[in-house]
Amino acid sequence: DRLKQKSVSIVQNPVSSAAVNHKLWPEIEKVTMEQLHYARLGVGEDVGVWQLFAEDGEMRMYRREEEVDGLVVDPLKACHVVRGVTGRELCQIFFSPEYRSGWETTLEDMTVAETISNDTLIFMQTHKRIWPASQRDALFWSHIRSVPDTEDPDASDLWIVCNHSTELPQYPPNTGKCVRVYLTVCLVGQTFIDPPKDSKKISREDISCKITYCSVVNPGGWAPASVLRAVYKREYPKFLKRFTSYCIEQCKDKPIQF
Ligand code: 16C
Repeated sequence: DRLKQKSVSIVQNPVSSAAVNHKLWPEIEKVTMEQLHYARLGVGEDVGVWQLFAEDGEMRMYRREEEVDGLVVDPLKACHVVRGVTGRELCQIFFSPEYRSGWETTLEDMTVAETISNDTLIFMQTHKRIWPASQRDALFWSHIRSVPDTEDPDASDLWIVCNHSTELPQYPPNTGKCVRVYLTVCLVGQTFIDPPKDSKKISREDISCKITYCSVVNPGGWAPASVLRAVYKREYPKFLKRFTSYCIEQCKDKPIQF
């Protein structure tokens, strides 16, 4: 009986990623779980004080003014509710390279630098230049997974994508025209179904997804604080609105993926 129980618990908590043998795996596991925890803290429970800077319908965006070595690194936290899509669908679109140019408005170029596994990729991106600063690029691993909702075990699984800067000898920083930025970003989606799962067939009208997006970007080199904060204030709401409407559009005629 004890053996049986043990095997059940293994089945329920599989370390299913094929990335587990990669040298980055301990970091990917640690940062992803930390980001999930951080995203799930309400803006009231979190350390430090969050300042609301943008609001639109159910979207709320908060920031904290922070500087490291004279560079603006303001952490951002945003919450939103998106109707007609699941957390899995939102996270899959945020993660997958084939959709990126459809929603990422600051992008100039994107390459998959390394495929670690089907749920873990390394991206090399160059972003649009903001005058008068130098152009920026970013090299980061990106990992997608589902996790049981420990706060509500009856609810459907949470989905998370975590992006975090990394290094690769093939892509050294600050060698060409770009300055490398350093980022830690996560998107968490929690699906709600109404009416309860066991009744008639669930349609897109019955589902909504609560999302949390957290981001910290270190600009990596000089950029005027006033310009940076102005870009921030304009670009983050633009991104979240564009990304969520893009997801609704992509999913509307497809079967629901829970
Ligand atoms: O999370 C987002 N996107 C993911 C997939 O691309 C991924 C990438 C994050 C990139 C982080 C920003 C890189 C520098 C951007 C340069 C700004 C270009 C603005 C162009 C305006 C014409 O996680 C969504 C990311 C949404 C980004 C909003 C803008 C953030 C500005 C942060 C300032 C960075 C320093 C720039 C110094 C000049």
